[in-house]
Amino acid sequence: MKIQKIVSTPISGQKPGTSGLRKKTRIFMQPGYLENFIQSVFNAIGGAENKTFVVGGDGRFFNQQAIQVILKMAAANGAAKVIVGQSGILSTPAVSHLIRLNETNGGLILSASHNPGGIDEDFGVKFNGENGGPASESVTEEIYRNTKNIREYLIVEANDADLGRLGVQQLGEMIVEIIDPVSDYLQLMRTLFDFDCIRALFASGFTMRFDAMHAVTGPYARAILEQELGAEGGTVLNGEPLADFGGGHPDPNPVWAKPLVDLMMGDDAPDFGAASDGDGDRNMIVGRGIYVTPSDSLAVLAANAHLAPAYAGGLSGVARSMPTSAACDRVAEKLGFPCFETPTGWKFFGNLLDAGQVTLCGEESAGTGSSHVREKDGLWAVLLWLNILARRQQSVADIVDQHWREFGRNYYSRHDYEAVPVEAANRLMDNVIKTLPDLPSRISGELAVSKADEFSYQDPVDGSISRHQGIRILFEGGARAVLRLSGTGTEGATVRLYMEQYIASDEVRDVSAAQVLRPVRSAVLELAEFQLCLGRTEADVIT
Ligand code: G16
Repeated sequence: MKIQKIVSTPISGQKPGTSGLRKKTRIFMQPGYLENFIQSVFNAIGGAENKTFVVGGDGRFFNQQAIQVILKMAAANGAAKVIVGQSGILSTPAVSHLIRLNETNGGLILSASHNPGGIDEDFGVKFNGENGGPASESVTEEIYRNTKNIREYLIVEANDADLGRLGVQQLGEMIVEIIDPVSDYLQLMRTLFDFDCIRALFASGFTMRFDAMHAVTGPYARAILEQELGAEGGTVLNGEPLADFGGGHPDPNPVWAKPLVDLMMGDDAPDFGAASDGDGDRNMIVGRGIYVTPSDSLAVLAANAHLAPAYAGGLSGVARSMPTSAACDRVAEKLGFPCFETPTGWKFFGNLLDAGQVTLCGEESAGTGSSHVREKDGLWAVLLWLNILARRQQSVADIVDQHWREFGRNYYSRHDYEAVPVEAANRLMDNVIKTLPDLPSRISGELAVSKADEFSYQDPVDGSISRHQGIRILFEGGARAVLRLSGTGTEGATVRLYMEQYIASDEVRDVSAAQVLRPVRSAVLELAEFQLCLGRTEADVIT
């Protein structure tokens, strides 16, 4: 088999963000673009020689073509074996599990997560390391450096692998093993949860709708919920992975999964609703008449995880990203385990999980997970909720309500300002950073600032420091606002404004988060001069 050494021109801007390299699909389709990045990944990890990798994606447009390129490059770089999901399908948590199960040297996931798919939409590549988690900052920095200096990439001249045929194939010296995307993942879930108890719940007439959003979780959800656990046929909605996700935005939140939320708020609502995103790592939880914010979901799971067999011995600790509400901190305090606050990005949980310091992690951006893999895991979160519902025999609304009455409530909302010119977004952030020392004396509307800083994190395990991880403004009376720029967008910049207000358990009222957070919003819009910097105060997406 002929190995071609192709002279490569460095392609600027291949800087992995919060979650790998994410760009418009047409950018990835430019000659040499994907190849440049993949070679830079191999070079960053000391080459691919004799190594084994897992490769799969969420089924979006360009998924299979990209996999063929990666296979030919892995073969040319001397890899021993690549494990690939049938038809190129693997969810992000399934890849994480397969890396760990097969003790491979890492894996490549082709996905732009919750961003839309199609030739005019988004594509992405993530590299996960040997622990199954997203590459550490030092690895992504090395990949970025390589993309700027790369001189050549290696690829074999060969026929495409048959991604549809299960079993082993040969690509030159390299083995390509095509596996069923679901079975190992299903096996792992069987070891974590009380499937008999969940089966009995469904058998008793409990109803559920799971919106797979035409993304990767369709086959997983059908196999697990309908076939294994006995949920009625039709429980899984939009279960066929499509290259353009049916024209939708596979982001499980009340804006993009509105049909499911509407169903859950209506008279014919089933008992439980859930959704997952493009690559299956995010989740949304909805009960009859109640949407559960990701921050509240993390807190409820932390308080009840012991009801599932895998967590029956209790949690060693929990971790949440900084912008996530402090609801889980209150659970940790009461139940007596540590709670860590990390920067945004699942990679920051990796060391804590590896060191056994935390069992559960979560983020406001709809990610929840545990030490079973090193990624957030959409279906896992849904199964843990089901296990808790089956054991407690209460509705989602009752469980959440009881939770607030026990721990108090952190009213929470995120406002996204999308496709903002990059200079305007930077101006807004820079201006606030400059005024940070003066903010604590400022009063805006009804609220007085008590503390303001830029979040820096020192990893408790390896001591590494990550600076500039978002602006925190604390107000007297238990409110907090956070400002940060998204690391996952593909167009301009996205400014995220996260707000929360803690209300103690005996004062929890039945009012909307928007109402409770109105003073916080006015204060932060004024302090950060949104109108002046962005020319607007209204957000594009509010969740
Ligand atoms: C990615 C990371 C998450 C992180 C999110 C933040 O999510 O995996 O850990 O919370 O980005 O996004 P942003 O920087 O836009 O706020 P995903 O699901 O896109 O991989």
